[in-house]
This record gives sequence, structure tokens and C-alpha cells, in this order.
Amino acid sequence: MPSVAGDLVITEIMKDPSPLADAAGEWVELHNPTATDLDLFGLSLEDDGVEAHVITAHVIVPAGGYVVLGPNDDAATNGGVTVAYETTGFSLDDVADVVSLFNGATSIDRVAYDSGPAFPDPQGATLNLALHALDEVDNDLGASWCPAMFGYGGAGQLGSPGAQNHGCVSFQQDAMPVFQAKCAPCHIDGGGSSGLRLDEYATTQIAAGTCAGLTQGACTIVRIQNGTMPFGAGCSGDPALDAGNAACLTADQQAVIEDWITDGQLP
Ligand code: HEC
Ligand SMILES: [Ca+2]
Ligand SMILES: [Ca+2]
Ligand SMILES: [Ca+2]
Ligand SMILES: [Ca+2]
Repeated sequence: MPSVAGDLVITEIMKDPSPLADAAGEWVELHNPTATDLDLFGLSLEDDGVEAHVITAHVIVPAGGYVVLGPNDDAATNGGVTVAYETTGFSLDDVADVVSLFNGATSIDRVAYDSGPAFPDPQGATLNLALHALDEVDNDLGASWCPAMFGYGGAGQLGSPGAQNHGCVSFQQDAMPVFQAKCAPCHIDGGGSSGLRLDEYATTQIAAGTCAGLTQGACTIVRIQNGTMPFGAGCSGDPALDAGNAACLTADQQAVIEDWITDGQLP
């Protein structure tokens, strides 16, 4: 049984299925990041004091696996989801609500979402927790979530019920601006040192010459953190030590690149 915070992580929330009714198509996905199968029997799924549902069946979340709970376990009417257990009396407000999981008095995980500005506000798509944020602390932050992009179940809903999520950090929107700021001119605006163009996605997916087994994209953080890129700029790779050198990446900029890689190097 999950016994401490983080034994289970709330990874996906279908708060507003559309055009399906809430009572038909809502669901919550839980992930078990531990190395042990966990039984949900006796856990309580709650919001902040309005609704609570105590789980009365032996629902097993496999080690490293996922499970979906919702008010409707009929895949013919819930959008085609395999719901492992019906959570009667627990609904997900579209505007703002809390999903909280307790073992007795111990909180296992909790997510308090809004409908913006912090959290995304999709309809017919889930709140999808980014891969770089897959734990009970990071999922508190709205910025760790993005709308799901891929369909399931054949009813036009977007999400990945019961399966690993997709990432939320993309090359185009997130990583490329950092590269443009720090990797010019050698890899930007036609600069192709080492065959790597960091303002175009394509060459980031070629095998790196200097990082065995990695793409050039994944190699960027290795070369940044070992102090060899940006080339010749005198960076150590440790943002604290490099604070006085404007050529070097800040901790936040390094985090963006790391998150892009962990999230699957999305275009
Ligand atoms: C002043 C020019 C210059 C700048 C600025 C620069 N690089 Fe490079 N980069 C090079 C050169 C030259 C090479 C090839 C030699 C080497 O690997 O050390 C290279 C190679 C690389 C490689 C190795 C690719 C492979 O296939 O192994 C990566 C990754 C890389 N750079 C990332 C970056 C990143 C990320 C930045 C910005 C944070 C950056 N570089 C900034 C000149 C530069
Ligand atoms: Ca709802
Ligand atoms: Ca509720
Ligand atoms: Ca949490
Ligand atoms: Ca999922």
C-alpha cells in the first residue's frame, strides 16, 4: 500500500471531457514510480473537504505503471478508457478543483488545479503532466502541465489513459530561444559547427560525434555542463560559478534544455 508522499503521483486529469458529459468521461490517472506493486484498497480520493471516495476494491498499480480511476468504467460510454475502478461521489470541477489522495491522515499526492492562469484549461483533452515533472512535488505547479496532444479511445478525446504521458517542453518554443541566445554564431543563422544547427530541429536528431549513444540534441547539455560549450567562452558549466559571465547559461536556461531532453526532444 502506498504509505508516504510520492508513492503515487497524479499524472493526468480529464476534468472536462467534451462533448462527453462530465459524469461519463471524467477520469484521473495515477502513476506508481516505486519498484513495488501498490494496492489502492482503503485509500481516499478527496478534494478539499467537499467530496471524498474511499476505495473499496483491491486495485493494483504495477511498479512503474499507471491506473485510471473515474466515475464511469463503461468504455462504450466513457470515451474508450479502461477505468480500473469507479469513483462514485468524486467529480472534477472544470474551473478549479483539488485531487488529493490520502492513506489515512497521510497525504500521498495532491494537485490543486485552476483553469488558468497557472494550469492549462483544455476541453476534450486532459491535463498532461510533463515527463520532466513526474513527481508529487513538481505536479503542484501549473507550468508542469500541458494539454494532451494525442487521441485515445476513438471518441475524439485527447490523453494517454493508463500509459506514459508525452512531454511538454518543445524545441521550437522552449529550447531554441536559449540556443539562439547562447550558441551564436557557431550553431545559429547558418552556423553549423560540427554539423549542428541549433535554430533548426533536424540536425539536433543526428547522432553526436562527441557524446557516445546520444543525439546532438542530447549532447548539448553534456557539453554545456562539462564547460566545453559555448566554445571558448570560459564557462565552467556550473551556473553558480559562471554567474559573472554573460556568455554562460543560467541555471534556468540549463533547466529548459534538460527538460526538453527529458521530455523526449519534441520538435
Ligand atoms: C564559438 C563557436 C561556438 C559556440 C558559441 C558554440 N559552439 Fe558548439 N561547437 C563548436 C565547435 C567548433 C564544435 C566542434 C568541436 C567540438 O566538438 O568541440 C562544436 C560542437 C558542439 C557539439 C558537439 C556535436 C557532436 O556531434 O558531438 C555540441 C553538442 C555543441 N557544440 C553544442 C553547443 C551549444 C549547446 C552551444 C551553446 C550553448 C554551443 N555549442 C556554442 C563551436 C561553438
Ligand atoms: Ca468536470
Ligand atoms: Ca471535486
Ligand atoms: Ca502534488
Ligand atoms: Ca497518461
